[in-house]
Amino acid sequence: MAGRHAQPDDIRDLFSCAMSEMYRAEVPQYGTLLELVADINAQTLRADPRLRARLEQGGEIERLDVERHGAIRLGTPRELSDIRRVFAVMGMYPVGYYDLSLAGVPVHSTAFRPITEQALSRNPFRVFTSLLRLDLIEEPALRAEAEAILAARQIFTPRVLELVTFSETEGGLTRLEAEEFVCEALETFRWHGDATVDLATYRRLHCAHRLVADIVSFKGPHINHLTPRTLDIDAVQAAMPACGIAAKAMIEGPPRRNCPILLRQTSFKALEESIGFRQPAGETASGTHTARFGEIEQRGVALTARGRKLYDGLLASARRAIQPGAVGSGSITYESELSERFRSFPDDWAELRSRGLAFFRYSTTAASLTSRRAGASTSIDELIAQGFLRFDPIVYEDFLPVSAAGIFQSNLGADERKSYGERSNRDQFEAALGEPVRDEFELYARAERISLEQALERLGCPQT
Ligand code: OOG
Ligand code: NI
Repeated sequence: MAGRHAQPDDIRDLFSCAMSEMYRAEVPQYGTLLELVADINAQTLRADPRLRARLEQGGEIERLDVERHGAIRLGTPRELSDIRRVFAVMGMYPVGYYDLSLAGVPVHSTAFRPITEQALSRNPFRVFTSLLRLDLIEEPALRAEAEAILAARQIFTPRVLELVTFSETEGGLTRLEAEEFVCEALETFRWHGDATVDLATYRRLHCAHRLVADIVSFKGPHINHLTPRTLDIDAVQAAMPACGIAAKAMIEGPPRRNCPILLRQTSFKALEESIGFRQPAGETASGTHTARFGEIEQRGVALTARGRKLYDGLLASARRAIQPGAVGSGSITYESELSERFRSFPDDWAELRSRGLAFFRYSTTAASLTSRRAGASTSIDELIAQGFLRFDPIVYEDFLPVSAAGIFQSNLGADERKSYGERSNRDQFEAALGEPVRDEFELYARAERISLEQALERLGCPQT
């Protein structure tokens, strides 16, 4: 009974607000960052009426202030399949497969996010979710030890799992249950200042990889960052030092452009946390751990497979020419190299569309209501030229593996670069997840196709 149930979109909205509140209380710098981003977004919109109009057209103004993503790292296949069920209650589904092992990070990942246009415009909250690859821990004894520690923990409250099962069998939760669900789900993402291991074990795990220690030593997969969306990442980056925030030197992703594509991101180290380690004799030893950080992102248009191929090629060529250091060594030359290489990537909406490089949302114009309609045989290009049809960029809702690797690495400190070679294992990931991940390109293509069909229908010239 749909009427009795809370909408998954509303539950996600409640959850993302609760998560933001919790993180703001735990990491004060996150609050500072939110204020800075809100200020710069407001300034940017005031200074650029065309940008404002474009965002209004796409329904993006309303979602801008609530828009953010988070990230967690899980330890076992069971945790991954359970988190999938938890996110499904909130209308969030796994999209895309990211193999980070190629970049020396022993995890593979997906992004849980809403997938329909309507759900995305309500609240696009996403969680980049990684699963530890124990098979990449070389030493068998340590691998077995990590596995045993992980097998003994339960990252969910019994009640949240009960509510998930209830939602699955009843087809939803009532408003009251939804509120309880949000409180219970939040517990999984909370920070724990006490490790579940002793200091010596922590150090051994840390030696294998810092990320292994971060995943294995704690009671749960603490949310490690929450990222607001800015409309001008260069401006926020420049303003950060004055707010006491030291950003990483280099912005990940494409260079600055007139027509933003995909995703640009930058992060900063937030906290060195003090941790209590449970020692074998029962006493507590204190130490530290760096896990949580801050990040901002600027989102641009989603690229088609052809556009993405061009992007990947140009990025790879720039990185071959100049290796950007994880802590920013050589970043200025890298940035100019990148801009130079991307000159061959069209920077004009019409050209991006006509060359099939990006996805657009079509709609009818005001003129189409008053003027004589075009005939049924009129092509889309003609309808655009005649001013009946308009097209606006569809925003990229996903992540970028090379950028994600850069974000991981900048927060691991130093230029920690291990290489695990080409040992991608998507099948293993999907088996753990319990279902295949969705294809991001299909989702964008579908959104574009639906918008076009609706617009043509309105113009009275449906095409086959
Ligand atoms: C996730 C890093 C990746 C992004 O925005 O690409 C990421 C992590 O450190 O767990 O958040
Ligand atoms: Ni992130």
